[in-house]
Amino acid sequence: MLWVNTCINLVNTGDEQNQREVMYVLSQIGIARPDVALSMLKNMISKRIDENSLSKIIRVIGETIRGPLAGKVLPMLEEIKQKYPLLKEVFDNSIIEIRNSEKTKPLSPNSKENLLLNSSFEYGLSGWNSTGGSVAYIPVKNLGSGQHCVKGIEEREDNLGRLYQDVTGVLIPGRKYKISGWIKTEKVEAKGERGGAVLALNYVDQFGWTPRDGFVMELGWKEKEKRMVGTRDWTYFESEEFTLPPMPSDCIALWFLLDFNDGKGTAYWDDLSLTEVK
Ligand SMILES: [Ca+2]
Repeated sequence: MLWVNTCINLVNTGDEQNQREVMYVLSQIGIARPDVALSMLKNMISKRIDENSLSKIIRVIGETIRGPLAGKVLPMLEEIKQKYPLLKEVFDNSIIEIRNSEKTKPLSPNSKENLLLNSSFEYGLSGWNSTGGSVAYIPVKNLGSGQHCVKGIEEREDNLGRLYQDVTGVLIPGRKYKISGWIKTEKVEAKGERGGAVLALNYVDQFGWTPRDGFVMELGWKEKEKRMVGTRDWTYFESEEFTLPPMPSDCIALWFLLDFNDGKGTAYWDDLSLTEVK
């Protein structure tokens, strides 16, 4: 079980991003095998004696462990808490956070069979990549659904600036799909009559740009009444069912992506979904 040791080492670096990644992996394992994930988690914590590190990891557990593993983790936290009276508050906060997350309703009822990983940013940016340049994407706490959403800040209209998940091979041309999600904007400016903060499923070329024939489905940039420019509160977008076309010859990948299409400013996204319509 080499990778279990790798996980333990990552947790022990004390780096919060590492700890979040490990907890994300555990939560994913916990969907199919909550008992296995729980014993791994116990294993990690039992190797820890330093109270300072323990309090850190307990806090990360409170912020990240969700899904089927959450119900199993609560009794474990209650039990370990007894051994560390000085850390009672840290344990209690995490227990409350996990309990509350189980009660939180998502903004949209679209969580089943979502083909995206970490679609609500509860595990930071795990599963997501950025094309970079003048854009920054950061997880933001206490906004959107659950505990986190993602914030994008784009300084230039002509920057590619995408946050994406590569779903090449996950989706099959000829089958029907739907995308949806929530967007909120702050002072987004777009060059033309179209453009703005969008969510999309597009084919991309080797540089991450979408050529004219690569557009599959893009939301938030053209419907006049719902175009995400200026400052707008959380707005829900849901596409029609559409059939995925084959990949054009000038493209190399299929991305689910967030973008400032021909625009700049600040925007937030949360509760995204990509589902197959059967
Ligand atoms: Ca969220």
